Amino acid sequence: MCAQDSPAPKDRSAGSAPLWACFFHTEFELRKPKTVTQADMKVELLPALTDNYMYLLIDEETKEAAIVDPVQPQKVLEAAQKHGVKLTTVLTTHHHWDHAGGNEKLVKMQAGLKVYGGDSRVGALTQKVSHLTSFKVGSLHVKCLSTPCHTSGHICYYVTKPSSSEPPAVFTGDTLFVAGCGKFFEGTPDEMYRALIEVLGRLEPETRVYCGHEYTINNLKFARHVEPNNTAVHEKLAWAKAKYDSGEPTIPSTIAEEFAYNPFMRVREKTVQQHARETDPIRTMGAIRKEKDNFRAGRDQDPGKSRL
Ligand SMILES: N[C@@H](CCC(=O)N[C@@H](CS)C(=O)NCC(=O)O)C(=O)O
Ligand SMILES: [Zn+2]
Ligand SMILES: [Zn+2]
Repeated sequence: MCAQDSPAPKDRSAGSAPLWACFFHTEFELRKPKTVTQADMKVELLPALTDNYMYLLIDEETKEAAIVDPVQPQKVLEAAQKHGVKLTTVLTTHHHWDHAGGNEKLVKMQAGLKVYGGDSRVGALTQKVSHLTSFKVGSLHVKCLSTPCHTSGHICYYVTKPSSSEPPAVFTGDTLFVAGCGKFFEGTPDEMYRALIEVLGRLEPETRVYCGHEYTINNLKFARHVEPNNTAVHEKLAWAKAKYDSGEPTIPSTIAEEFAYNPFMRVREKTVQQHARETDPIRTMGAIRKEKDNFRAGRDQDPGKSRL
């Protein structure tokens, strides 16, 4: 879902589901929304398209809200209304249509929105940001983290509530997925190494990771192929299959968890390097990304337990 030249998708969230939706695994039938509530900030996960996520980020103190990657604007406005919040801000991770393709329509539907992004290819952009640009959404602090590689202007958004004891959140778009990372469309292995290990990897271990897609099961099947003896991978895969079977998101994870099972965060580990037949973490990053580009996961042989 990243073809840069693909047309902006129609906003299919309005109205009832078409017939075909009954036969496929889509957001209409099986992908449930979920709200993660902390005392100070609330994150509503909004499934979009086939496997994307939009995130409504709510400041509980002021009832101001931001939306991350609003590809289906109607759905976003309905969620904001349901929560009784004022949507003021759009946080765009990168310019691909499955993330930024709803921006133009959303700003037409709701005037006055500030649209943040790190790339002039982002639709309806009003605030061009770069590494460590900071701003507020209500009382929440947002810090932009530049993570070029999937695209050259990719931004992750790190959100904290000052003087709160609760964990921060980071919205990672197509840079870091649960147990995986984005394809290197506009960057190099050393850029992804910097993004995953030196930028995101240095956030507090308990930081919650909200990524752009529900790719967890396929990613963990690749992780199992890379590290067959990693028990954290096997445990997370069993958990993710159970979640998927009940239509629930596998998001969020944490930075600490990612270091336990994500092969792209584990390129300094001997096991991952040996699999890649490399001894250098950046060369390992390049090798396993290339392998993942051609990896076909296939179904597991436990049909009684899961369809996956
Ligand atoms: N393999 C993807 C195909 C879609 C794709 O290329 N997705 C982009 C993001 S829009 C990506 O970077 N995927 C990472 C990956 O396939 O490991 C899938 O599981 O559906
Ligand atoms: Zn994407
Ligand atoms: Zn993308």
